[in-house]
Amino acid sequence: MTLGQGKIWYDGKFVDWNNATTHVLSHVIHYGSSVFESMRCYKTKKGSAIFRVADHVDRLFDSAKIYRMPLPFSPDELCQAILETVRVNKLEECYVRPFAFRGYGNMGVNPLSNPVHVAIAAWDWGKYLGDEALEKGASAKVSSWNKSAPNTIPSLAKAGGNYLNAQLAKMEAVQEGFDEAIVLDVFGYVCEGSAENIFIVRNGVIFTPPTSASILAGMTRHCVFVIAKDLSIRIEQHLLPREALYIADEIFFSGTAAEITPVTAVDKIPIGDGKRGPITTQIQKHFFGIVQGEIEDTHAWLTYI
Ligand code: PPE
Repeated sequence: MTLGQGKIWYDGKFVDWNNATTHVLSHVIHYGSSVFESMRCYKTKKGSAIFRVADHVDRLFDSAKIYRMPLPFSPDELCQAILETVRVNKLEECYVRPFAFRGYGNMGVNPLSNPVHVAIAAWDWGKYLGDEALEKGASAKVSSWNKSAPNTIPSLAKAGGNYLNAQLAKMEAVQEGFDEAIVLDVFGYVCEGSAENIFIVRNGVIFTPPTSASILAGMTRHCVFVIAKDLSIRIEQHLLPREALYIADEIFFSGTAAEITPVTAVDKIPIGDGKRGPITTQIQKHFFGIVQGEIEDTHAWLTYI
């Protein structure tokens, strides 16, 4: 990952990387008051293209709305600023992080009078779960931490504070030698990875938890539904008990950072034959085919920069 180079868009202007700073008493630092997005820009034969930029920006506005955080830019202005950030930094392929946060003003939990800042950074970010995971699969552990219960910390908002729970799950998993955590909800049903949605395959059908199961409504998750439909693979949303993981034929994660990553063992139990399965391979191939411009982008997911 290359951090530390180029320009960051900060409240409407480009500033040098090292000048994109904020006061230590900014509300966000003390109370986690930020919302963010992430998206990838892929290099295709027709040039670099950002994946689902407008949909990601819409989700940023949804997250901000949940937290009563008025964003001082329109969705279209932010989409243009995202494209411009990639252009200005002359990045052919990168990860883009637009975010908004409550800045310096008052101390105390009430954020309503603190200013809202918006920034966009872009950098090169390779394979999230390691170079080999896309082919060989990742190992996962069911976390001892649960996701926040409904009506506590809203999962459908992609807010900075959500990632305290994610950090606990991720640290536990990596310190015990696993690549990733799988987190259950307070009732014991499967939610998602620390930063990925999860799918299981059994008898040729793909299953994933519904958006009411304390998960983020992932953009890549939505792509999996569309791709499965295009490939005539049945896909259903169900509450999944923990043991559904162990007896799955295949499991995979989806996410902007993780893309489509097979999970080949959970709690050291091999999933299926312990290798990337055929349905995961099909979904993965189709996904990478579209983002790399090799399969026709019939759903208009790519915006060329
Ligand atoms: N669930 C969570 C909790 C999550 O953070 C992500 C994305 C997803 C599901 C998948 O959503 P989508 O990217 O829209 O398909 N996590 C982002 C942040 C990762 C990070 O380490 O930072 C990402 O994948 O970019």
